Amino acid sequence: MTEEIDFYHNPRSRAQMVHWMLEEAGAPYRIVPVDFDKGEHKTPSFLALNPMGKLPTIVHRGVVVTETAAIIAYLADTFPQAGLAPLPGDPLRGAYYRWLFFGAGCFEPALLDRMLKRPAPEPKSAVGWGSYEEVVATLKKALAGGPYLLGGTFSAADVYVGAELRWAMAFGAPGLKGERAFDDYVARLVARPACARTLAV
Ligand SMILES: N[C@@H](CCC(=O)N[C@@H](CS)C(=O)NCC(=O)O)C(=O)O
Repeated sequence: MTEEIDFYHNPRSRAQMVHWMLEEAGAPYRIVPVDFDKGEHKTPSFLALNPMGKLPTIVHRGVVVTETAAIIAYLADTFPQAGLAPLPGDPLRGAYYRWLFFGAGCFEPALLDRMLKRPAPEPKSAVGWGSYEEVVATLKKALAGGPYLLGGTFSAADVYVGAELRWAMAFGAPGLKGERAFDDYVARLVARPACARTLAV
């Protein structure tokens, strides 16, 4: 069985986040381009891999993984030599899970609420992600100890949250650009050779 990962990719998608992670992990991969305009993500063969018809999707040793955060966590665990996830038993594992899941479960939907001008969840509501302002304030606090979400240790959680932040800042999401905590954090991440290589694509 081939070690090389099939990485279903389109540059105008969250696949960019996984691309950065593949480079950080030093994983062997080949890009399988998926043309949205031609509907290649809705063909029967692609839907057999990911019934959501969405990118990113990877196949590694015959195993299909979808969902950006899940792929990033899978790669961190599959390539432990890259040191991108604290090992089980390490107290930092808690913070690692916390921020990775916060990125996917709170930051992303709150950001999309704001960017798509959807109403924010009511205060004290059961909607799981809270308001955009609460999410941004929480991230700012998390980065106060910096330089990374886990303090001195760069991890796959920074890949997920950092890539979202970079995207949000590029598209003018409020409360981010001009805030030193976010400006410095994103500049630090973008300067990483693995990130720079994927942004060049
Ligand atoms: N929850 C998914 C979202 C994936 C997603 O929505 N991908 C978009 C591109 S960024 C897509 O493939 N859209 C095509 C479509 O839904 O038709 C994840 O985190 O990976």
